[in-house]
Amino acid sequence: MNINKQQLADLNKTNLKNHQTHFDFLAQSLSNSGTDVYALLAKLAEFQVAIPSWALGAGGTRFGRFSFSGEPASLEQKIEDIGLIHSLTQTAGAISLHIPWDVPNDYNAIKELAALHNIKFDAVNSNTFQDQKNQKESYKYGSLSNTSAAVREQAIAHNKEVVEIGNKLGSKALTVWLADGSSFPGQNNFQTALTHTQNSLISIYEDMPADWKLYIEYKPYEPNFYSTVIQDWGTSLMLANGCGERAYTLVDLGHHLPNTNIEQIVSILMLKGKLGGFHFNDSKYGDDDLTVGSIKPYALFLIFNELVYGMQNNPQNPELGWMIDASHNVKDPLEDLIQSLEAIQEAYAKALLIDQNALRAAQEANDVTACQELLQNAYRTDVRPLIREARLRHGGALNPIEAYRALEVRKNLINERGNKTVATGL
Ligand code: RM4
Ligand code: MN
Ligand code: MN
Repeated sequence: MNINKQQLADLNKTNLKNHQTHFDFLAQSLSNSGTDVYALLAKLAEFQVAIPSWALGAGGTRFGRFSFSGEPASLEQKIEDIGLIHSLTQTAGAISLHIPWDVPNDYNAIKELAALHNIKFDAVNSNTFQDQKNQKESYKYGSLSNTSAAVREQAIAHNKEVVEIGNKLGSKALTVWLADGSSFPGQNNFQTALTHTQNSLISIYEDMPADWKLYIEYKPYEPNFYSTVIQDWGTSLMLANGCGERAYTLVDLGHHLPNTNIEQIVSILMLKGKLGGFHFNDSKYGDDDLTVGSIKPYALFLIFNELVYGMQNNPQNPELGWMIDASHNVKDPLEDLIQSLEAIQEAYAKALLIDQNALRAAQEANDVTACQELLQNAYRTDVRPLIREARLRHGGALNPIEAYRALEVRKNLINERGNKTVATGL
């Protein structure tokens, strides 16, 4: 299924008048306080977030997985799904491939298909947290950190192959997330495990093309329950520094212990020029997979405040690789992703509204009340008319979820693909 601009223009007509009223009001009041509304709209339109190839089908937990009808059964169909989200939101202009779940058969055809939908190939992800069929060595006790040199070599070779695959598609970064760790005290020698990991990463890093970046992701626990080799940003940064200039830390919002001050982590990494990738999701307890903004939208806004500050003030930090990293257990994956994109745009727009100069002055004067007022005034602004206007100007839907339902996208996908397809992934 494809959605064309005319279909969306027709659907938008119903909401257009109302939208115009809201947008005019907001644009006027923002201009009155000195905001360049058109620069803001351009920034919102530029902001593109990658969709991971594994997130287009139903996700599951270790207790069960409830399939979603019409799931994409091939990489081609996954790209088509992202194309649908991108037509509606104009924000999902990239795909992040997980290997070996999504190895292209025909590279040129895949590249053409992606180009047709205006989709770029973002970072590629390796997978050494599962054993694959016919694999010689097992990752049961870790991969890049394994006590066995043969296992480490196999995991290194896999990462190098992922880079080769990504390189053929135009990707420029490799994301490494390791499940390595231990479930019981005494199981691992922490120092040996970290040393092996560093050496393995160096070997992967040194083999990458000169214009590639390495993103090193961290996670405090799960699937291992006692220790994880790359448990936090400090460990990730240490490993990145051990590899070299083009190795960076990747922050995944769901990979923190409760109440961690993620905005501070983001800020310090950008100061050091070492924040490379970013995975969006939300969580309440120990999960790392809920719809962005569904639980803690204010925390997301505070994180965006630091991201925006860093993007404006830290030329030493590279452009970030943005990706949604959530799993869709009960909602239609496409609707869920659309909701996440909306939440991301909203937090970004609100952060862009913060008067940075006034905030600096209030901070310098230790005017704590004013600092809070400045942040919360921005946060309390309803920026949705801005996001809608940015979408409208690029041929997207004023209300993507409404359009998705009006166009009966899921029903069409089921008609095309059937009820029983299962997407690769977790
Ligand atoms: C991990 C991590 C990785 C993601 C896998 C599927 O928890 O967040 O980024 O690719 O899950
Ligand atoms: Mn992640
Ligand atoms: Mn995760």
